[in-house]
Amino acid sequence: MNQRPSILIARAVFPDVVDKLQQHFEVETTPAGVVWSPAELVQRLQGKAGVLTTGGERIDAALLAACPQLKIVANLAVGYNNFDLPAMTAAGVLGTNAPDVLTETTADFGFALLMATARRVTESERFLRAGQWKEWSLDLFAGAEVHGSTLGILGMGRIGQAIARRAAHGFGMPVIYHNRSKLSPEREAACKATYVDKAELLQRADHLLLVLPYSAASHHAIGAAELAQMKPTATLINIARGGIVDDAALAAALRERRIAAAGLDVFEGEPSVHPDLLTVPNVVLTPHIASATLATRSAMAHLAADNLIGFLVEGRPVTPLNPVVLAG
Ligand code: 8YV
Repeated sequence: MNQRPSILIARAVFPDVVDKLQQHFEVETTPAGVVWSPAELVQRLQGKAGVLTTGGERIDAALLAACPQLKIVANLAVGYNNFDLPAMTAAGVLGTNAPDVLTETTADFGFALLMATARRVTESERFLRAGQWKEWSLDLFAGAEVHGSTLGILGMGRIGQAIARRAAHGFGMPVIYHNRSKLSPEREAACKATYVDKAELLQRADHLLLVLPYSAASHHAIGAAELAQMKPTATLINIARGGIVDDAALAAALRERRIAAAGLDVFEGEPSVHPDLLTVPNVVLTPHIASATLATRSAMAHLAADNLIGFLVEGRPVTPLNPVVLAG
């Protein structure tokens, strides 16, 4: 009998996903709460043909050179900015991600964060819990209108479009967007969204939602200069990736009320959060939970597992990122 391939699950996942993988592989799991250092990750990858990663593990040329038996890295995330994909392709290592299964859930959260930020939900809750609510007044925590206001979306992939549909059809919001490429007229009609250039997006949006992938090109796509173009009444929501926003510049803009408020689910250098963001009141902060419902996280984990099984057992991964490797 052929020896079964060995794989590593680099971050704790649900038991049924481990069971599924154990039917095909020798599986090394990572205890809950443990995050391997890059050196430990390399050590644990020795002799492994595959690894399930969660987006926090950097897969680059140095790691690939140190792990010559590695054939596939299956990311439990739609974003894969932790992959140096050209280096993986050069090393003949397949990368897979976990798209689609999280689209609607993540769009729900984008809207939740927009609502919480515009309507000052967490700021007012902190006030109440601190026993500061002594009397009702007309302008107590008066926020920004959501329905009917203009929603700007930077990055118009699957999640951006799902947010646009919610905004246009559910909340009667005019939706403007900017993206590397303009959507087809059919897709624009489905989410009632209008393409504008980035400057117009910044200037017209009452609420600006970021849903673009992180890359060198999108690093600090929103910095001091971009914040200065936004309305002083505007809100900014980031559910994309840390590093797309210059967090220090944002904290300064929030403190000086150059924009009204922000809602952030992702941070530069997370899980660390820029200390200035922790002291400004007009920001809603959540710990990278946009896709976090049990059903969706389970579907993402199963898709990552199915990619490992599909590739290492059947030669057919479900969602390959560099399928050129399959031809090799
Ligand atoms: C993941 C995400 O849960 O899919 C992504 O790109 O940011 C989240 O949905 C997170 O990256 C952990 O893998």
